[in-house]
Amino acid sequence: MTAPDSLDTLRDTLLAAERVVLTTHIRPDGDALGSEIAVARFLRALGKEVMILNADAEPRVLSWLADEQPKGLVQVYQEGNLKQAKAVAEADVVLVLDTGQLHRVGAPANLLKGSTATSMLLDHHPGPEDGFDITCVDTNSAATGELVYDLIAGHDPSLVDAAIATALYTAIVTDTGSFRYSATTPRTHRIIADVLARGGITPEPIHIAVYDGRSREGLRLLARALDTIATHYAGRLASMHVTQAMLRETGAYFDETEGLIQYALALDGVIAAVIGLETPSGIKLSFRSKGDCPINAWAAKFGGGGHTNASGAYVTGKPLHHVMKEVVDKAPRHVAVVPGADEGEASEDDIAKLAALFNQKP
Ligand SMILES: [Mn+2]
Repeated sequence: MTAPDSLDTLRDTLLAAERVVLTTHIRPDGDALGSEIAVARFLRALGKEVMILNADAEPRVLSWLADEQPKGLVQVYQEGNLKQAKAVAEADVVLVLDTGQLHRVGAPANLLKGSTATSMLLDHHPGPEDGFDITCVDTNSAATGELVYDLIAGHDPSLVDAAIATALYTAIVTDTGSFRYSATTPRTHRIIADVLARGGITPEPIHIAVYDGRSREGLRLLARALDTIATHYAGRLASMHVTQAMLRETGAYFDETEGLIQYALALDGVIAAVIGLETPSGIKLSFRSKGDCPINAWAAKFGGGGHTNASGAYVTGKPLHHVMKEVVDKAPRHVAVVPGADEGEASEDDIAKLAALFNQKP
């Protein structure tokens, strides 16, 4: 892998550009969308032409954030849309945020591949692809939003207005699990303090918008999903799942599965949790852990990856119960086996729950 470029190099290139296209990963989350919007508003304030072009629309819990933006700033890629193709063709810079893997950009990546623009990456995930002209990755940042703050504040902190502050707060609060994940640092809180002060905003409306907008269908799904929680390895690992039938029967949207895994992780004694979400084309896996319990290598066994405490993977061609059994069987040793403990210590209760889980028809 080539040496990473500095944020200064990335900023100088952005400042020299006149037309910029921003993009991020499929199914953009709060950090992805918030980071894009903050960069876009910053560049617009400097008189540049900016378009955000994403493979997918934002999840419904973030529609308020997209709706607050000037018309046309946030666009969902459409095959054959000339305006979008023109924006990419004429762009001086294409900046990818919050993912270092071009295949995770989705459909817009095809436009980018044919573009002569300088391609840049600003991200906090490990292991970016080699293909970017400028790669700025800091895995010590809890969110891409922290890097975007440095990008903007390093040029002119007075440009952090209410709109940019709202976008950055959303990016950072969502990626840190409301400032609780282990990646959260004093720097995270200093950035948030400055963002609140400069933007003249308060946290509560953002928390309400992001976390207190659940539907009855979503709560019904939560109840069903809680019932699937099983523990393994003497209660150190919790697994849960959501089937297509559960979505159908509760009427919940797929994006209402977001955050369900936290309930499995919230169980006393659990150090790692995994959720399997059945989609029409495969099984989406999310892995989470508490403290010093890396789970990204575990996710990598299933073709995924991510951070030490939060990773994901996507498995195709196998039914849900099959995938879940494999995931539990391949749990890392620090989850499956406690040093010095008897390896065969799964309780009767664990075995019964495991059996119930695996006998369930997907
Ligand atoms: Mn992120």
